Amino acid sequence: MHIVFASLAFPIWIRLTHYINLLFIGLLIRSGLQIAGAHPRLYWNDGCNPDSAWLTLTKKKVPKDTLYTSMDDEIAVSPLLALPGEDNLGLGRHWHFFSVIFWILNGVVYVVLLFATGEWARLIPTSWSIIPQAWHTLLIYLSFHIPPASDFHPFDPLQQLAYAGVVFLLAPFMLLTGAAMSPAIEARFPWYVKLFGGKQAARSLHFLSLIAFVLFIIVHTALVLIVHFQDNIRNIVLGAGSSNFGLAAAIAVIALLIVAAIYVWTSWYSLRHRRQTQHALGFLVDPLRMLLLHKETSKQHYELSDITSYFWVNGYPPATEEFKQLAEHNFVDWRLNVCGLVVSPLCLSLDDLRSQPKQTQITKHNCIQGWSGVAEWGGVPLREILKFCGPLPEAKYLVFTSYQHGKRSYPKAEEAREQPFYEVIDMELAKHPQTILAYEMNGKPLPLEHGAPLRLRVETQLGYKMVKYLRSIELVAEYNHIGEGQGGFREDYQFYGTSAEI
Ligand SMILES: Nc1nc2c(c(=O)[nH]1)N[C@H]1C(S)=C(S)[C@@H](COP(=O)(O)O)O[C@H]1N2
Ligand SMILES: [Mo]
Repeated sequence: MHIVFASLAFPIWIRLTHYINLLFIGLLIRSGLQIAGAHPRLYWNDGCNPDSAWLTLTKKKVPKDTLYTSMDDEIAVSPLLALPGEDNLGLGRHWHFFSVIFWILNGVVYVVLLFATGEWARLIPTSWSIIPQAWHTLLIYLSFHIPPASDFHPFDPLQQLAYAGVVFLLAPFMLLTGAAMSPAIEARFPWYVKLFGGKQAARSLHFLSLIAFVLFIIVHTALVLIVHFQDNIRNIVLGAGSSNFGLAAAIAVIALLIVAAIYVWTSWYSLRHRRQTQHALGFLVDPLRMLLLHKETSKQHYELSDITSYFWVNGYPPATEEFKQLAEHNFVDWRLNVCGLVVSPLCLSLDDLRSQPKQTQITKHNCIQGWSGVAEWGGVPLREILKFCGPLPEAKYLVFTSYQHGKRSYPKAEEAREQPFYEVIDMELAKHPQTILAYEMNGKPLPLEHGAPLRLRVETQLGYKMVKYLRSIELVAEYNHIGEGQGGFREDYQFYGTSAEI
């Protein structure tokens, strides 16, 4: 059946949502490239052994004989490509999550109106005959000919199939694979990640979808410019094929210049005002993330056979004399101080911790940069420690401070060289069932590079929250007086988000 429309003109809402979509797709692609640069390797397995990558987007080689961290592996991306550009994973992510909110809202408005107005019938094929028709159209294009104007209703069959595929398959697939990379979703619904073949498969598919989107945009734009160009511009801008081409072209050029100016401005502003950008974008993203994901608890119970033989390291062991001494004596003199807003401050040795009820869990670690790894962690549930110290009612946050200093974690932050690495979590996360202080990894004492003698595990969060080389836990009512006041070392100097569910 062929539905005949009174007019082939595009209504104003289609033209507007198309324009808004263009703006946000660009922001998403640019910030996505920024994120990809943070771990420029793609895998089909969650162990992320660099030798097993199916695509490597960096010339850097991972040395086999010296310690090399995933931050050493990060590549800076030109601001011409990435948003904001250079070495700004934290801000790239803020832009990505900010933009996706508007992209989804715009998409929902578009799809609702599509069905409310009957416009869907021009986009969604209603007969299988579309496939041979589209094939026929493809052959016409491949022979460098252009189908007659009568083939367009307003789309030719190949175009209709491609558009329907992008709107109803590719775009939702982007969102589904994106969600499958969130550590909170992976922790709460491990089956969901399995649907895609694991975290790294989801990440690879997300990346391939990006490539598909970019190819679509190139071909789509090229054909709009080549095939019945004047009609297209009139249709896209003014909605009607009979209207004034000069006016339509002028509006199109101005509209595209506005988008280009926004792309330039977002990079320029973000690179110059990094703290403001972190706060302004976080203002919208943080509450949503907290609302949707913060309360989810980890339900991970991977098998021993899921443990990955490779596990990247992020952050070098502390280089201070004090720590070297502790390590040399097998940490017998090491103590964990639990202090701040507590009834009884604690000073715990490793033996004290080992005499507590032990919990082991096999979980997937997700670094913000993109790699993952599965390991078994053994240690004391944090809620046991909280029972002992007795938090005062005003205690809202826990500050985990490390023996390690900034230069060992993030050599680029000159101003943070002497700053101890620390991260803040709230009481809610502290009481999650899989939040533990781990002294074992895969059945052995925690190796030096992975945080000996004790590290935090908060299994719904990204890796940067899980402080290694623990020195103390302080319970506080507020954290804005600590460091730069953003809730952690990575938040202070790398502009990461204050909570890390995505
Ligand atoms: N003290 C300290 N803890 C730290 C870091 C660090 O640099 N210093 N890096 C964090 C980050 S970004 C990640 S992904 C994990 C990495 O843990 P791993 O080195 O055991 O793989 O540790 C986190 N804890
Ligand atoms: Mo990380």
